[in-house]
Amino acid sequence: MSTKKVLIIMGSDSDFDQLEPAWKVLETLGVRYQVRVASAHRTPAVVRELAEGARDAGFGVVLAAAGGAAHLAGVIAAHTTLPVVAVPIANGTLGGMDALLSSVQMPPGIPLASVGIAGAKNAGLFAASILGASDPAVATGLADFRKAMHDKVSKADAKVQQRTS
Ligand code: RP5
Repeated sequence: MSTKKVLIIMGSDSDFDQLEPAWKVLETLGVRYQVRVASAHRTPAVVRELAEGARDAGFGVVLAAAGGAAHLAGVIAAHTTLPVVAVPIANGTLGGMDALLSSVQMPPGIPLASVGIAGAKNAGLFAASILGASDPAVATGLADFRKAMHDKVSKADAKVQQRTS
C-alpha cells in the first residue's frame, strides 16, 4: 500500500459515475485514497478546510473534479502547495469544454495539472505517478499495470495477425 494517500474531491455527487475510474485504478495500484464531495461555490469553507488540512492528513496529491465553470481545482490549489490535478466533467450545454478551459487556463502563480474531459482514469494514474516518484511500492504497481497493458496489446496483435493471414 502507498505511504501517502490521494484526496479525491468532486463538486457534486452528480459527478460520481464519471469520476469512479480514478479510485478504481488507484485500488488496482494499491494506492490509498479518500473521496469527498465539496463545492467551490456551494461549500467554499469546506473546500478551504480540506485543502489546508490535506498535507497534514497524509495526502500527497489532490484530484478535483467539477463541471461547468469549474473552479474547484483552482480554489483547492490556492489553499495547498500539494499538486492538484483537475478532472473536467463532461456535462451541461458545453459538454465539458467549459470545465476543461477553466482548468487549463489558470493565470500564472497557482498552476494546475489537468487531464482531458472525463479523464478520470488518467487522473488516477497520474496521481499514482506523482506519489510513485518517491514511493517505490507505487512505482512498482505502475510498472505492473503497464506490463499488463503491454501483454494485452501483444495478445490482440497476435490475434489480429492470425485473423488476417
Ligand atoms: C459543478 O456543477 C459540479 O461539479 C457538477 O459537475 C455541476 C453540476 O452540479 P449539480 O447541479 O448536478 O449538483 O459544480
